[in-house]
Amino acid sequence: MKTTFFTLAAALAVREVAAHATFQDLWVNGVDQGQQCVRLPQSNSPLQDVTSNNIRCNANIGAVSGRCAVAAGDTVSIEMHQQGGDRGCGSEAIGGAHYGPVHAYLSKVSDARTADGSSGFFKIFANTWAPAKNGAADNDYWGTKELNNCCGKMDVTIPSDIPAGDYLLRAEVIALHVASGLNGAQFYVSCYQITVSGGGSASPATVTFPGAYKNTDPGIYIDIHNSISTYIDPGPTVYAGGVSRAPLASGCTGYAAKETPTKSVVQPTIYTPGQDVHDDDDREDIHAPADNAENYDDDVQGCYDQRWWWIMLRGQVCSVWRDWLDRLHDLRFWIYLHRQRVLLPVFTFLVESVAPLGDFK
Ligand SMILES: [Cu+2]
Repeated sequence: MKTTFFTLAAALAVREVAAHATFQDLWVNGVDQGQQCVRLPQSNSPLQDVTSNNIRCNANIGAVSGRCAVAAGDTVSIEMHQQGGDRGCGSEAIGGAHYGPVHAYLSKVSDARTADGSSGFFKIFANTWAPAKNGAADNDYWGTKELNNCCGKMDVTIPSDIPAGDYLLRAEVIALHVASGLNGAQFYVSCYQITVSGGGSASPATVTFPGAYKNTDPGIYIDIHNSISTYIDPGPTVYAGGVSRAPLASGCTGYAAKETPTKSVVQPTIYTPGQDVHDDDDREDIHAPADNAENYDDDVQGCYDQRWWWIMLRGQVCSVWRDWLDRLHDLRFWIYLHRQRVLLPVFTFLVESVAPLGDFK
């Protein structure tokens, strides 16, 4: 029983522990553009509905007046981090075993500052999957693992033959850690506003968002906790002038390997609800006798930000007993448990369950 529980809890912890993230900076040929041309989402939470217009450029995006100047044929680097305003390399760009492909799309628009994303997109970049031949696909190579190896940065080539003018550059990660459930795949999307100079007269075939993806696409509705023999990248094939490649087994390449930020961030924090999520001890919530709904939301989110040992415990709470959070917030619940003499045995049980997780160090 204990083994079953442990296995379940560990599996859930590993699978559900989320560390949401946001594409939030851009580089052009290794020159830092910071956040001046990104439509920054106000939350690092994922999209999960491929039929919503939000799949274009994310939900609750902040308007930005900047357009980054790019020449056709240039290399831009998209940059992702878990926390808004963070450009550090100390934590993974997208943690919590959020494995999946990294994509970039372009859409030709008349004015990138006002375009609503309803125009056609063509895929210019895909860094998807490669087998490591080591069991579950979690152990394989994924685009997001390369992002993590490269402090959140990845080079994307702007095709040299596309017409000059404004474009939306749509950067995307599809995290597949819970994609074995329908609508479980998590889409992390930001649109950058760019103005392309030079170029040619190519007119790549386009798709629209929503429409490009179905929730049943084999690359979206997929169990990566089992081994896979192939990965079928969702959406259109990459335009001939773009780049489709497998993730590196280790390290980084191109500009992404050497870029050091020179620009500070525009926004220190893009979380919306609550404050306490950012302190490392989230426990003030549990001890606070009068907690509120905002902190509840925050704690659900907080499940996604903590250190691994806390994540393990918290991940169980998030995944298995999510609605119990209300009770955990109520001091009377803890007093009740204490009076029933179950607190100590439960604590002992949890410690014993977590002890074998020494592997995770
Ligand atoms: Cu997440």
